[in-house]
Amino acid sequence: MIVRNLNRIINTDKDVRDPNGNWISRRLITKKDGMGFSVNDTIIKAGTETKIWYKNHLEAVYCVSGNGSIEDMDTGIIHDIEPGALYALNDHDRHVLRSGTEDMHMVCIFYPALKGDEVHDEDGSYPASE
Ligand code: 9YT
Repeated sequence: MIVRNLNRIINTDKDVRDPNGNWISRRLITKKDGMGFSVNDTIIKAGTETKIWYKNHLEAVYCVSGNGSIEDMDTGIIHDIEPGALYALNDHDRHVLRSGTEDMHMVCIFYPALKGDEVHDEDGSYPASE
């Protein structure tokens, strides 16, 4: 059994900051844990816009607090995100994540698992897991 607490991840190498300052992602479960998926506790900073395209991963995202929206870049459809909302990028969907007036607190599940140190490349992707 694995038991973790966010408090023990903050300020370690699993506490990853977006180079553009849009998000902070604390990697609670990573590839090394052998689960096949990973779990992040993620803060999206208020008033930010991030273009994302996870070519190499599927991701499910659950909003715990805050407000914002997600735009599907293929259809132009925009969905409001509020506490209790979950979106699943089941088709490697290109999207824009926009936060509103408050930071958004999200729980992000990635398949396959992240190693734990990834930041977005120029397309908004993480590299494929080895
Ligand atoms: C919700 C989202 O995709 N935010 C970008 C950060 C990423 N999900 C992460 O690694 O936690």
